[in-house]
Amino acid sequence: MDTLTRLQAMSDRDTYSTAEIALSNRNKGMPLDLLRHDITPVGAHYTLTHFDIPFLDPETYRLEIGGLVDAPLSLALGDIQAGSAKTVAVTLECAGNGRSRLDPRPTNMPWGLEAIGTAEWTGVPLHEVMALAGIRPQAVELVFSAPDEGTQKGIRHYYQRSLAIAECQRHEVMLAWAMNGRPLEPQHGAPLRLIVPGWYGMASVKWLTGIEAVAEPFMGPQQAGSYNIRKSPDDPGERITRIRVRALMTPPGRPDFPTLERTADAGPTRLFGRAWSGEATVEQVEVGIDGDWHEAVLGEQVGDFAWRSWSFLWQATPGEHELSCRAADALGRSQPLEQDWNEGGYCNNMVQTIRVRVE
Ligand SMILES: Nc1nc2c(c(=O)[nH]1)N[C@H]1C(S)=C(S)[C@@H](COP(=O)(O)O)O[C@H]1N2
Ligand SMILES: [Mo]
Repeated sequence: MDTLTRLQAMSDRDTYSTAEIALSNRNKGMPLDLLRHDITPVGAHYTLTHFDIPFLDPETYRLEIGGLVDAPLSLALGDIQAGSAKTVAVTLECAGNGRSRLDPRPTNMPWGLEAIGTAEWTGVPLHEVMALAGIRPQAVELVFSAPDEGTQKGIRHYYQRSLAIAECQRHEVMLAWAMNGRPLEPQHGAPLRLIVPGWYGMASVKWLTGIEAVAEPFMGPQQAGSYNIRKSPDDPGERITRIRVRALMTPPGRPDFPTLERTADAGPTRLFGRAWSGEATVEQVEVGIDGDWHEAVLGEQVGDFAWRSWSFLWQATPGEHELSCRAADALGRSQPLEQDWNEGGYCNNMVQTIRVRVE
C-alpha cells in the first residue's frame, strides 16, 4: 500500500467531522518536536479559544474590579504595569489534552497530545492588585470575566471563571501582559490575562476585563456546566483543577509525510521528552520499550510550575517497536496505561505510545 492509501485507510477507521477539523484548525497544538525547547516559541504554544478572539485596544483598555470590595477600581494597563512585575516560567496544558485518544471520542476539540506549552509570563501578583481594592470578608470567590461571547450547550454567555479567595491569594497567581518578553499576542489574551500556575488552562482567563468579588460560588456555564469529570451524562461530576502528572516524548527518528509514521536507524538513540505535574514535583520518568520499563534521567525543572526534561539512551534494534513514557510525582501519582474515560474527555493522562520501525 502506498502512503496515501494508508492515510485513507486510517481515516476510514477513525472518521472526523468537518466541524471537528474546523475546530482543530482554530485551536492548534505545539508540535512535539518542540519539546526540545525549555521555553516554547510564542507562535508554537498551543491555543484554545472557545469563541471569537476579541479586539481590545491597549490604549483604552480598562480592568474593572468590583463586587464585595472596599474600593471598586478601574485600572488602565499602565496602572497594573506600575506594580512589582515578575517573570515566571509556567507550563500550561488544556484539560482536553489527549481527548482524541479516548474511545469513544467525546465530541469537542479533538486534541492529540499537543495542547501544551511553557512560556515566561510577565505580570504582577493578583493578590497585590486585589489588596488595593480590599476584598471584603463576606467574599468567597473572585469571578474573572472576558468579553468573548458565544453559546455552548444552548446557553449564551461571556467566558467567565471563578477561583476561591484562598487560591487567589497564592503569590504565583498573576495578571500577565507579556509572554516570552513580548506583549501578549491577541490569541493569547492581549492586553492582559490571568495565569493560574498548576491549574489546567481553563482557569487562566484571557482578555481579562473584569474581576468581581462574590458572596456565593459562581455557577456560570464555563464553571459549573463544563470542566467537570463526569462518568455519565447525569453525574454531577468533580471540578477540574490541577494538572495531572504527565510525560511526553519527542517522536524519535524521521516521519513519513503525510502519514507521520516513524522510522529510525538501528543503534544507540537518545530519547528525549518533558514531564510535569500541577500538583507536585515530578520525581521519576520511566520509558517503556515494547512493554519493559526503564528509568530515565531527569533534567532541572524550568520553573516551580514548569516542566522538566528527561532522556534515555535506547539501543534501537531492527524491527517494529512501541515506545512509551510515564511520570510519577512527589505525591506518588502516576499515569494510567489504560484510558480512564469521562464524558468531556478531560484530564486524560493515559501514557503516550509511539510506534517506530527501526531499520
Ligand atoms: N477569555 C477566555 N479565556 C480563556 C479561554 C477562552 O476561550 N476565553 N480558553 C481557556 C482554555 S480552555 C485554555 S486551555 C487556555 C488556553 O490559553 P492559550 O490559548 O493562551 O494557550 O485559555 C483559557 N482562557
Ligand atoms: Mo482548555
